[in-house]
Amino acid sequence: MLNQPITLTQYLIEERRRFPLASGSFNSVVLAVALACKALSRKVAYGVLAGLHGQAGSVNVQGESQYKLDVLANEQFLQGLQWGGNVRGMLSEEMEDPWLAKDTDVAAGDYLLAFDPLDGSSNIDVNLSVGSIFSVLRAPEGGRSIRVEDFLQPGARQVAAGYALYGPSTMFVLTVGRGTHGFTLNPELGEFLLTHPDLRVPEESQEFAINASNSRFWEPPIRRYVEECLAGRNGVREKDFNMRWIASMVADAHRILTRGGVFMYPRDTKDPAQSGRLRLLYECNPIGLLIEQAGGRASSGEAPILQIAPSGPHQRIGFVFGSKQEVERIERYHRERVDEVEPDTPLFNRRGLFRSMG
Ligand code: AFP
Repeated sequence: MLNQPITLTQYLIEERRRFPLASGSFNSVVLAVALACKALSRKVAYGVLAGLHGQAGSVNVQGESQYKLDVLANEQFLQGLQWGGNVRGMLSEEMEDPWLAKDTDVAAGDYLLAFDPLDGSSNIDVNLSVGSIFSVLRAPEGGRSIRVEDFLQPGARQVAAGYALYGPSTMFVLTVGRGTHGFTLNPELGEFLLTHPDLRVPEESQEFAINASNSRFWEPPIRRYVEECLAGRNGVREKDFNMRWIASMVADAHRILTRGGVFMYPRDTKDPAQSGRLRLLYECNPIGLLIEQAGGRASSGEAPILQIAPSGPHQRIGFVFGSKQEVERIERYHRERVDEVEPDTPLFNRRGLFRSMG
């Protein structure tokens, strides 16, 4: 008997057996996403030879310059998912308005998909890890046409979430609400194989990830946390910390799922019009679900990320996730900060600009 790891398809079929009435539509969505990721993995592996390095010359809804691979990845997701007829709407970082199935579409699907087709775009041209992130939501019942508001569901309502990491090897990490599982692409078979079942984030850690070039914009709770880490064994934490920053949240999340740590892209004062950098619906919520399903914690700093009611399709928010005890400590520092501010400091008090939008 061969002792081979099971494939992603086998894993999904086994999960489906728990729901005798399931139609297979959900599995089709996940497999279509996985297929898009496999195609992207090939493109990424060819590097500059694929002619896909460099900027596309366009700007996305966030006002960010798009790379050629951002545009291609978005197309790959749209085409792959439209064909199957299992999703009724798709929201992407790269499109201002979601793609909505037409009323005339025969199979309109039971699901909505939100995705960041290529996370960490600035890494492409320097041959470092990039990824794709996705979140599966239920479409409203009754088969009616989808509106943008239908995507505005708290992360706790996600049916599934995952990412692909295009690193030295390509991995597909998935939760369908029963743990977080890692699959490695076998390039010869063209299949994702279950190599990392039931990933667990260690509760404590000595590693943190943050873009320190923003430190002058940080709010006091984050400054306090990082300063205490930097003080090492001579400070209140009484241990030395290590720091990492990959500039692709998928890659940072993968490291944390594998060996623990904490990631912070907090709300800061850099751009008072923004309440964070990362997007709630297709970056924070899916990574948040994966982390929490692996025993970690995900937060805006003040509130659990998965409980936040979204206010718009491209809403940004502060995001902190990773080892449970570290994230809880950061949340405590935020609470203590709120408790200690003077009522006449309008920017920081309970109703102020820098108080949680959650
Ligand atoms: P893109 O989604 O535009 O590629 O941005 C990636 C990202 O949102 C996230 O993955 C990184 O953690 C973060 O940006 C890196 O940002 P810095 O420019 O601050 O390093």
